[in-house]
Amino acid sequence: MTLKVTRRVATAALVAAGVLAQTPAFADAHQIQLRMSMAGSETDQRAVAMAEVFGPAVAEFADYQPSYNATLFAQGTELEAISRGNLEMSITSAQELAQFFPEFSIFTAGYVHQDAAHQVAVFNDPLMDSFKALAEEELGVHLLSVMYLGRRQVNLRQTREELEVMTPADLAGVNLRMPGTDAWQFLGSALGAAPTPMAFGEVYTALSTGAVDGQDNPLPTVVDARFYEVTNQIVLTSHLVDLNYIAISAEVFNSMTPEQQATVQAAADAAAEAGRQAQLQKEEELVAFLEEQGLEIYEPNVAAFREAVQAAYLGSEFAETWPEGVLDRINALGN
Ligand code: KDO
Repeated sequence: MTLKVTRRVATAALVAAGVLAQTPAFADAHQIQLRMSMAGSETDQRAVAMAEVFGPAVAEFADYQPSYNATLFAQGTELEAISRGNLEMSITSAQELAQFFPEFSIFTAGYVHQDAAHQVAVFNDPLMDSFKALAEEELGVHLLSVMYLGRRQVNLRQTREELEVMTPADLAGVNLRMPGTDAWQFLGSALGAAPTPMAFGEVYTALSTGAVDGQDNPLPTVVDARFYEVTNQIVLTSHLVDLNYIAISAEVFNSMTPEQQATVQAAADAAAEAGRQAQLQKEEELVAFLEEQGLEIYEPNVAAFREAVQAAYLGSEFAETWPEGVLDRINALGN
């Protein structure tokens, strides 16, 4: 106690004398705190890119503090936490934004985004301006950049011998875990399955006990979360080229100097690009790894899935919320 008081008094005296002002320890206290909460693990490629590229790039003025596995905030509660000023950053999804703004569901629809490059083109196109403005003005969330999660595939406990999935009809009655928002549940039903909402952190146990028949995620996530240990097949439906947004509190971002804002923007873009390349490479490589683990990996009738999923969305209440002409503009940005 005595030591602490003595130190504090000494520090105050040095600061008053202008001696400590230039030291890193003193500068730290004035850093902008950027707590980031995500449901993924620290070995997830988006997390790695943020830690290795984003954090160091902003370190001069901001302290990037990531937390993983939904330990700081439960999956799906991060946007509200940012909005209330309890969190500065998150790697969020269009599905989570659609909870607040239904029009974001256009980015959650199956077979709309074609690949990673298409996601970037869409995010940077003026068609995104009204969506970004909504998040900023109504929720206090500034969307910095788009991250690539990968092509979501259907991953089941059953062996291919027990259940071969070629068309949506083959998924009838299959209890498929989907993340817990309406947009995700709708995608599960559009695929022909019986969707069950569940947080990401509970999926491994649910698969191992048989509480669910399967889950959907890109191959890098299947490996990162070790779902391959408790499943037997992967059906390459590629039903959603999935994305995330690097989100930051608008209040915090707007309080930065223009130079700091430019650095944060460039850091987010660089991290998104690094994560994208790493994730794309993993998607390529991991088929062999998963087959070595004994999983059967095969292509179903993708045209049948695409047709069923697109028809389900176009006839849905979600499509009624999509701003006029935006789907055509998204399609025009693809191949
Ligand atoms: C998931 O819960 O299946 C999901 O893939 C949804 C994504 O939007 C993303 O949040 C992701 O989980 C987590 O980051 C864990 O990888």
